[in-house]
Amino acid sequence: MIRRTVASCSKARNAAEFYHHPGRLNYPLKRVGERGEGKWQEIAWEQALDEIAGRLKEIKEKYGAEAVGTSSGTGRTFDEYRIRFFNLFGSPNNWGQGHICYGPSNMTALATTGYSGMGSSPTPDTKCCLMIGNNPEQSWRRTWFHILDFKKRGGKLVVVDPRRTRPAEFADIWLQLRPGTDAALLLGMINTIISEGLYDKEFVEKYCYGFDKLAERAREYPLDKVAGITRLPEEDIRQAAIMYAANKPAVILAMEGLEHSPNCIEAIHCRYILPAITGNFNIKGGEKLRAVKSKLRTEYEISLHDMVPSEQKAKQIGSDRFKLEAFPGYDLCMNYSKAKVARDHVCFAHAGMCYEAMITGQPYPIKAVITLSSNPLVTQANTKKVYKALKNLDLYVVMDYWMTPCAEIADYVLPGANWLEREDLFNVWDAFPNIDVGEVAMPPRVAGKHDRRTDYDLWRGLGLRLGQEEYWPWQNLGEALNWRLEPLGPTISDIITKYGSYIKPSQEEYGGLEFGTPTGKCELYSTVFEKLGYDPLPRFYEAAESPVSNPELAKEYPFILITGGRHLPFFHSEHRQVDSLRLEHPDPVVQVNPGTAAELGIENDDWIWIESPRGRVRQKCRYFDGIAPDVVHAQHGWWFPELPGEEPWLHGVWESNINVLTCDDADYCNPINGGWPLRTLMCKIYKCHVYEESKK
Ligand SMILES: Nc1nc2c(c(=O)[nH]1)N[C@H]1C(S)=C(S)[C@@H](COP(=O)(O)OP(=O)(O)OC[C@H]3O[C@@H](n4cnc5c(=O)[nH]c(N)nc54)[C@H](O)[C@@H]3O)O[C@H]1N2
Ligand SMILES: Nc1nc2c(c(=O)[nH]1)N[C@H]1C(S)=C(S)[C@@H](COP(=O)(O)OP(=O)(O)OC[C@H]3O[C@@H](n4cnc5c(=O)[nH]c(N)nc54)[C@H](O)[C@@H]3O)O[C@H]1N2
Ligand SMILES: [Mo]
Repeated sequence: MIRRTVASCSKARNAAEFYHHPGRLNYPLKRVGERGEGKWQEIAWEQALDEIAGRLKEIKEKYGAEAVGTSSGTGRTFDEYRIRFFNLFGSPNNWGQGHICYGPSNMTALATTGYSGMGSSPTPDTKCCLMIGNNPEQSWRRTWFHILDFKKRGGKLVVVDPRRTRPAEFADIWLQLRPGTDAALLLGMINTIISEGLYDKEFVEKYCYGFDKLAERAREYPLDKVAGITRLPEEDIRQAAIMYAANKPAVILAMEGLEHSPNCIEAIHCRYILPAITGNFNIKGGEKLRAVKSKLRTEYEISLHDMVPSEQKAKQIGSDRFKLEAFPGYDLCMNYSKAKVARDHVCFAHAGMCYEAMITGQPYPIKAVITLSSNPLVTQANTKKVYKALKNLDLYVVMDYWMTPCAEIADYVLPGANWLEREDLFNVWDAFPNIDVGEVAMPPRVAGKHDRRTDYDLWRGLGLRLGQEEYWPWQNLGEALNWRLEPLGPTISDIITKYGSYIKPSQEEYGGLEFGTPTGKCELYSTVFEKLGYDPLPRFYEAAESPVSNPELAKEYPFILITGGRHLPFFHSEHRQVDSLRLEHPDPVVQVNPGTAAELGIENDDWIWIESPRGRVRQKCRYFDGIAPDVVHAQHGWWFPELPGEEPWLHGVWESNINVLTCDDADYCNPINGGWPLRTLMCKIYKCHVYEESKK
């Protein structure tokens, strides 16, 4: 399976091209001209670390530790060391993508079951797989192979997606719903399962809390009403509910279609209610709750969340309004959690509100930011706001492999060592209990003449200069990872030499059904949400920006915009400078229904403008009849490394980057966790006429 994945991954095949690329950053850079002018001086790491630490100290003394923040991304670096540094420094302001990537699922699972990060690929015993808003054919190749094998065995597949993805083509039932209405759909399915007596009464009685209240809430979602909201035929919804409930064991795979919706936590709550009321938890072939983890020391132990004084925790931006994924929810859930291994990217400041604080100074100023392993000018919602915010800082530091648009407006740019150049310990087990790998260790494969360093070196280097000496006993990343491995036995080099880089988790115990929640049960009615001041039961509501909630706006912006469906070979904003990968996919592509496009005089492959109330960018129109006439799907992550870096170019960050159109203002966000909508906004589209004329 692993071999099949690697063979199909062009990024692995082209790793050398990445490594040797002339655009890679090799030495620390210090800005010498105006910010964004593109004038740099190479300096030594020691100078960079001394100067940055000195500035951070000044800012902390003047404005408080909370005036220093960090923007994080998704799962590539060793974020536990970032968090350790910030917790010891005393700032709760680490923000990033956790609010919309894994965080909502992790925290909803943690709150309602006491376990986190459940993922459930079908196994040979699985009879039904319900996929909601995910597309592993592009996003998780290994899972996709599991699904193909599952289909070959005759498994029943239900796919919920507004686009006809490859999984949808294989599905027994494809539900092409209106974007952003999953919570209504799932409540309708729950209602069907309960009212038609298809639920597992014994499991519900023994292990679930709040069934009657859930049943009452679900009754508010009869199928005729749900059909109206979702634009799905009533009978299809009913059949999907029956298929899921009647084919046990069943698993659910759900991701960004839910997490990028403003109604996300409620929809995800439903997603965990479904396996609970059908008794699909911890049965062979069903959904696994992780009961015993590997002995590896966890990210949680490294993060030192308990070192942040409570008055500093209370200052975490956005945590008084959006509590679930910030310290209030995190600390509450961890108190009850059985697993206590929640991945750390679930305790965050609110990104949109942090960028506002940089601009307005409210609720207090943020003056310095370290962007590491993230590229917020491309990946965060509302690029114009992010730009204005970052330009307003006293100190901006970026650590990356490349001169990204963010790096171009920084004061210091630090060169990162990538996976070929550093030790690695990949603990998939922590996140996905029933994926078939354990700990994978890797040595640094190459050493060059440049001075690229690991992210760990940055955090430790700053820590040593800022009074954290006793907490950084490990000289380098390798030593730090070996400390994590200690209880397991082998070191990284042992794993590589004795086990061929791969070691199965030492313990794999399943079967317990003790839920780590305040009631000790799986909470259909969430007492955690209730304690935090939110509705304890799931409900559907319209997005702040949708044709239903805002018909006036719909007159000017008649299309529903969904963004960021994954596309190979890219990973978010990465890899566009690697020629062989870029040649596979040279231009940004927006999918439009052919009927709609024809009506607007747009031909296949025309460049078109996509415009929302916040701005416009252009992408290449691709006819796609697997999308509704009023839904448009634009790719995310686009910038053009080949364009000049200095302002106003910033490598074309304003050209095709769909986050120029998106919005993370608090009133648009999910009320429980603050997740921002990336898939339910409104737009108009029209042809780029100038381009069209010059073509003639
Ligand atoms: N509109 C829209 N926006 C989206 C999405 C969407 O679907 N639609 N998806 C969202 C989601 S789910 C996510 S997770 C985010 C991702 O958001 P980000 O994580 O910000 O995404 P990347 O563009 O991959 O940025 C990572 C940067 O870090 C660098 N990098 C990679 N590895 C390392 C490392 O180990 N160390 C260091 N120092 N640098 C490294 C890369 O070169 C790159 O510049 O995007 C979100 N943004
Ligand atoms: N190649 C590649 N792989 C990646 C990444 C990458 O950038 N590139 N990013 C990684 C990351 S960080 C993440 S988070 C995962 C995401 O992984 P997935 O969630 O599997 O992938 P996406 O394609 O982002 O979203 C899945 C589907 O959601 C659908 N969708 C849009 N709106 C809605 C809606 O309202 N409801 C429903 N039900 N579906 C909707 C889209 O049409 C899309 O097909 O991928 C990971 N894998
Ligand atoms: Mo993500």
